[in-house]
Amino acid sequence: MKQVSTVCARDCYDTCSLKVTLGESEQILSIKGDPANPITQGFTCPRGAKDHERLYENRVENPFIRKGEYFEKAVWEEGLDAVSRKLRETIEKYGPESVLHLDFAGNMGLLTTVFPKRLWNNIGATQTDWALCGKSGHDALALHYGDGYGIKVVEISSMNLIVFWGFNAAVSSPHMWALARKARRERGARIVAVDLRESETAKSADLWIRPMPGSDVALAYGIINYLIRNNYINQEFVKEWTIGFEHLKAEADKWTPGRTERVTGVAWKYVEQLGNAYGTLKPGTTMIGIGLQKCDQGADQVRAVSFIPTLLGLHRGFFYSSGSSFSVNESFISGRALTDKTSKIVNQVALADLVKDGKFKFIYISCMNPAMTLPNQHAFREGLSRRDVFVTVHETHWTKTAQYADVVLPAPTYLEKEDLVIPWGHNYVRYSKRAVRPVTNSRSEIRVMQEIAKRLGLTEDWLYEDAWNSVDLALENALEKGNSQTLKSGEMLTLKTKSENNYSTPSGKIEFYSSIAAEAGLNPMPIQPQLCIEKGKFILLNSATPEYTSTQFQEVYGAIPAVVAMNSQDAERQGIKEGHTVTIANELGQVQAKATISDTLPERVLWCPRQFEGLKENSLNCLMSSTPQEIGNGPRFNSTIVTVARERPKVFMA
Ligand SMILES: Nc1nc2c(c(=O)[nH]1)N[C@H]1C(S)=C(S)[C@@H](COP(=O)(O)OP(=O)(O)OC[C@H]3O[C@@H](n4cnc5c(=O)[nH]c(N)nc54)[C@H](O)[C@@H]3O)O[C@H]1N2
Ligand SMILES: Nc1nc2c(c(=O)[nH]1)N[C@H]1C(S)=C(S)[C@@H](COP(=O)(O)OP(=O)(O)OC[C@H]3O[C@@H](n4cnc5c(=O)[nH]c(N)nc54)[C@H](O)[C@@H]3O)O[C@H]1N2
Ligand code: SF4
Ligand SMILES: [Mo]
Repeated sequence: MKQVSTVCARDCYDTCSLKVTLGESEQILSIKGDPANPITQGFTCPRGAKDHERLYENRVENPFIRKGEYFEKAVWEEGLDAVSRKLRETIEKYGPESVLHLDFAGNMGLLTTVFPKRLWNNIGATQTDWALCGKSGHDALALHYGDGYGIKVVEISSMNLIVFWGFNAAVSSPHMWALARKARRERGARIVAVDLRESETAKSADLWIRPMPGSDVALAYGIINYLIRNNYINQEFVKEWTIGFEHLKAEADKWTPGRTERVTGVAWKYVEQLGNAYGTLKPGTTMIGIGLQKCDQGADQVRAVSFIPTLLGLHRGFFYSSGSSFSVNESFISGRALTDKTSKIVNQVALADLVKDGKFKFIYISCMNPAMTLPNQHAFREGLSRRDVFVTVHETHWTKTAQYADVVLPAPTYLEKEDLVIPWGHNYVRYSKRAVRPVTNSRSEIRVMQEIAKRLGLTEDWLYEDAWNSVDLALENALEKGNSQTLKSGEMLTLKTKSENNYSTPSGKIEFYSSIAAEAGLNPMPIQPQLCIEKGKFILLNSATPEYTSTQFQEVYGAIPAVVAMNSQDAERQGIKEGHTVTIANELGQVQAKATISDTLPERVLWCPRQFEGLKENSLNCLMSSTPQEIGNGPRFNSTIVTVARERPKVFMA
């Protein structure tokens, strides 16, 4: 038996170090978490543990070229020739801006996702701002702190209070969740969940606070009001490290117990409980979920919540994402630093209408399944289906997006290639060794990009450079010690992190009243909007589930269940019973799903797993708005207003 050490490349808080055990004929026997990584702690999630099953299911085995309604198997030369010919034609006829490179974090490896951008940067193709996930939250924190990084997640285990706010860590970050439980077990830490529904995290928390959807800014101000009135504010810290406290106090003063209760629906006694926990259980941390910022006022919610630990005298006493704390210079790897050509950047959330309107004539998709995961699916799929748009998909598996392609090219999974994954949760890095020989006729992202570059007649050396040279350059100031050679020898290294009291705001301090926001014409401080869900309408929440990473793992666990959960009172009023097929609808589309009755949700709030395909081939995301948020251009998935009604069985008249 042989063991290979690699790293899970999925878009996940935890970026696990993995130990892959191989049998006699090099087949994978098991994938286990590596105990050497203090975050991974020797275990994986239900996905990581089954990745080897996914290796053999539903794979794109060969290049395929569309012939009318069908795909025809092709050899690599044909596939690459077809793609390159069309790419060259498109650039000549419509210019490089009409070429869209559409990618995301299906695999976060530098060699898979970053180095291949060299081609697109070289030709000046349009690219996206990657705003589909957490960008609004990042930009929100940057307004007040310069960057959005917070605590190091290993520190969770030494906390006495851990507040998960809009963060279902028990599902979305099983390893941070394990650290929190360890702190509770070993030092009696209290775990609090602030969530709109009784999530898995809320179920196991010591205190669960449930604001009404859209009211987290008010809740945060209410808590701040309580902290101020009860002298929990660290005045010295506020004086030395912050500006704008008087503005914040003036706003918080307005959030009296009565007003806070009215807007949030949270009884003041719970505000007091959380306020006292914040004031007395130290050290503490506030774990801000990406889920908190996927709504109309998402960025403002993140801003307001982040103020709480700051007022207690903590430098960056929250966690949102660690990415901005590292100094990995990816622009060397992506080639951005090597070219004068500019690429047009379009908003990823608002892409559907651009594609529908034929703004792009050639779309190259990699590491993303946008025909399931982008909002406003009707428009997006209509765009992909246009006859004047040529779509190439480089994929490991047959996805919904691949079905819209003109050419599909097979890619190796992370188990079939070497790479280096930079985490965005913690700062432990490890070389990803290839665990098995490719099981399909795949070619890596780098090889494919170089073959296309060759066919286009591009001659710049940096397109064909050994990718590890660029990784070395990018890591020059990034690691606490060692380099890519040390990593390749199998050692686990740590990334340097910026100091906790480094605030790159105009004043060099924490700005409660953000001067950057004021200058940009945005609200200098977070604002609680008026809330109103019209009678007869519902708000639809959707979040991650344990078996799937976005749309991946349907090969292992079956289709993402098309289910919608609703409160028993709502169900009764609507005449809906467990298992009924219901139609969820709004002005953008409609989706059919099975109802499940659950009092984990308050009235007027529905929940479903994110990104499913409905029972009648309409994806959940056809209901989602593609209007980006004002701050950071992020999505609004959790502000989706819908109606829900039972699908009446058809009655046939004789
Ligand atoms: N309704 C709704 N929609 C959402 C969200 C939501 O909350 N609600 N959340 C949004 C968020 S946060 C995110 S991050 C996005 C995720 O959106 P996507 O990134 O589109 O999600 P995935 O389904 O993980 O798609 C990644 C694809 O990459 C492929 N892949 C994996 N490894 C490799 C590789 O090594 N090479 C290549 N070429 N391909 C590979 C996988 O097979 C998969 O098809 O979805 C967004 N969409
Ligand atoms: N198992 C699994 N893990 C994953 C992923 C996956 O697909 N599957 N995806 C990864 C990715 S790409 C991402 S972005 C992260 C997302 O991970 P999280 O940030 O945990 O996001 P969600 O899964 O959307 O869960 C958010 C929780 O917040 C609640 N919530 C939603 N809106 C609000 C609000 O306005 N206020 C409050 N207080 N609560 C709210 C929801 O009810 C839900 O329980 O997870 C990562 N981890
Ligand atoms: S998906 Fe996340 S939790 Fe699961 S193995 Fe990968 S990194 Fe670890
Ligand atoms: Mo995400």
